[in-house]
Amino acid sequence: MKKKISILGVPMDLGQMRRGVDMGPSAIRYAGVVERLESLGYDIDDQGNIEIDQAERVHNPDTNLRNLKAVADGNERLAAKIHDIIDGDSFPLIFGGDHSIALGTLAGVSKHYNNLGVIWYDAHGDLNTADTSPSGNIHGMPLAASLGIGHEALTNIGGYTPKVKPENIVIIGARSLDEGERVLIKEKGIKVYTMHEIDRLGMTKVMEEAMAYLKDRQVDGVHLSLDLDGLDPNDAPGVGTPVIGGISYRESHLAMEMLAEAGVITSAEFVEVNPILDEKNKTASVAVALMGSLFGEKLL
Ligand code: B3U
Ligand code: MN
Ligand code: MN
Repeated sequence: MKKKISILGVPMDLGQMRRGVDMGPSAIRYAGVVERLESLGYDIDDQGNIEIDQAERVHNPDTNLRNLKAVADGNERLAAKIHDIIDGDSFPLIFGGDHSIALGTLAGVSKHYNNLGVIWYDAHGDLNTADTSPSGNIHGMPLAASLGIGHEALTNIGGYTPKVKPENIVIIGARSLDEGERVLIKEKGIKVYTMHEIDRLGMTKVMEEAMAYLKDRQVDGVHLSLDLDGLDPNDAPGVGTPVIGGISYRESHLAMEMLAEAGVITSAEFVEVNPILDEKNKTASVAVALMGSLFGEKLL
């Protein structure tokens, strides 16, 4: 991995309906991320937060996508910032904000690779479109949009589409999928490790398989998009849509350590930390601990 890490906060809460996730970047910084990564020998360039518009007061009657323009505009700005980070030979580390920010992260990152792989660590598939979404919340759609499926304002962030091929995606931790998402997963042959596979195989095997799968796809970079709701709500309570029966803190640590050992991750985002719903900043602290492992922290 590169020795320089550039941090960008994205105070976005318009991709869903529970306020407070816009404070995720502050909570993660408060939990000591800069010091933690510096202690591992990295040069940390914290670029602060990008600007996100206010919620749209007048709902656009042409679409059921909530806050479409503000979400799309914020993601365009995010994508542009990421270009500068990668051009500067630094590792982009992005803090959400809700998961709609993956639209901008992937738009920025994918341009720099010929065959990007994505690990989507999440309780959800985030594979909805305006037609299949039960909620109209854009944070349930970024993976579909990055495949080029959905509203043009979302699929075309950064001025191109698609960002990622279906066969280059591995979803880990899924336990809440909508009907349209199931159809898409089958139709596109997306690799998914649900909680069933994690229970059955164990996290070690899941990560070994996931990394071998991406290697077979001959990816030239791997983006980690880690939604804190992929973890069990006992370990990560500060998220907007908790789903019981999730990945434990320990399993998640192991997963991050295995990614660090393999040295495969080339960009990462940690999303959906909502300090208003949290217990004494526990979820942000968990996020920071996982980042420590992802960047090579070891006990001995
Ligand atoms: N699949 C549901 C719920 C959801 C998606 N992502 C989160 N929740 N965090 C939806 O609204 O699309
Ligand atoms: Mn998500
Ligand atoms: Mn989720």
